[in-house]
Amino acid sequence: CNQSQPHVALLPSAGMGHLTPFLRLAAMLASRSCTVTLITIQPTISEAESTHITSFFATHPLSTVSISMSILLRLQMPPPTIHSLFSLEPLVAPVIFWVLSYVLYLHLSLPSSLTSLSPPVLVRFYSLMACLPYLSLENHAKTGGSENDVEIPETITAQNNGKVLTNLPPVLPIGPYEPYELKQGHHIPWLDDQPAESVVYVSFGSRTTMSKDQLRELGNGLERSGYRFLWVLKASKVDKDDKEGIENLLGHSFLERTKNEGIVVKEWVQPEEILAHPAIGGFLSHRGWNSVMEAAQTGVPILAWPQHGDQKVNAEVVEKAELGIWARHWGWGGQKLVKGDEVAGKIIELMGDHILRANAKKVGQEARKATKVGGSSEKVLMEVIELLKP
Ligand code: BUP
Repeated sequence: CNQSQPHVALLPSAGMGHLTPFLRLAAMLASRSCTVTLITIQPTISEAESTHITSFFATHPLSTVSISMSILLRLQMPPPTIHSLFSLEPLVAPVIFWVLSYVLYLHLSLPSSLTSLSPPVLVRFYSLMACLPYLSLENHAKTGGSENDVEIPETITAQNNGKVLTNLPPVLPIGPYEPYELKQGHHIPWLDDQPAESVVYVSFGSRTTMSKDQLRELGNGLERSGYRFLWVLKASKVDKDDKEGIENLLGHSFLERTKNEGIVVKEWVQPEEILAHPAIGGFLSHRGWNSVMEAAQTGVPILAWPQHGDQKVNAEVVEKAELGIWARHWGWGGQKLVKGDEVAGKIIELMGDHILRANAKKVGQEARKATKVGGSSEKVLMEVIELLKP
């Protein structure tokens, strides 16, 4: 490796929701003259992770370190490289932290988003921590606490305007990430035959599943809405366990009735291909942060149905950015059965809202501008690379 280039080690937490942005970032850094080492934990939780890692390395010449879970921290890499990586003291704690989060995820099914939160959540938490020392106990006693209410700044810039700690590390926002070249995923020619902006894309990310009843109500809602749909169905948290067929899950008659209007797939799809397709007019989603960024980048309006973790905060960001609407009263974590007619109503609202569509397009233009040369994201990324240079 070239000694004048920064060497960046990336350690994604478990799950496609974490691997995807790390692979994108790895490709972006590698194409900007950085040496990148990707640390992966074996075995992966899902098949999707494993095929993406293999396929990524076939097209991107990065170095890799695999941490085998069977013998904790057995590393598969030439010893000098491992040594140089792990002699960097700050790396050890995150490695242990990540391995623990992986074990928790694998054995207790705790969301690994415990250790990997989306930027809106991190910025809010960071802002709160920065303000804490200035919340005086004296004030609390005088005012009964009201003067101590903290307005969490919405943006990173605003964070520097208030009374906050000055010696915190800088927050360097990069994004949306560029998609990377990967021939992985199901191609959907059906989309080419649909009219412009007529199709609702339905996907709840890589690890959100719903009860069979909820899936059927969702199907019912899509059908009643009268809009066309492309539904990426997941019936199990981990793809290796997702064995039940679409017909069993949704019923033969539903598939028969909707065969001209909709398509339901269980394969891994390429979101870039779908969201950027002119036939797509809206996105019904759980609001994982990657999905938010993909919709923002392509300017597709969102109907947010957050399910767990950081997704409510993400949904709020979507709403405030006028990129989408949020069905707030639909509950959380699948506790409430949302009926088909409610789903249909919100889809009609999403697809018929021309102001929202125009706003989403503006967000898309801004997002794409940010990643071009001279754009805000590209500038920060180059700053980060400069900072990391040895
Ligand atoms: Br399903 C599916 N193809 O078929 P999120 C998802 N994805 O590329 P999550 C595909 O996985 P966390 C498919 O486009 C997004 O980039 C999708 O990440 C992609 O949600 C990623 O949106 C999913 O952040 O992760 O999976 O719930 O809980 O970490 O947010």
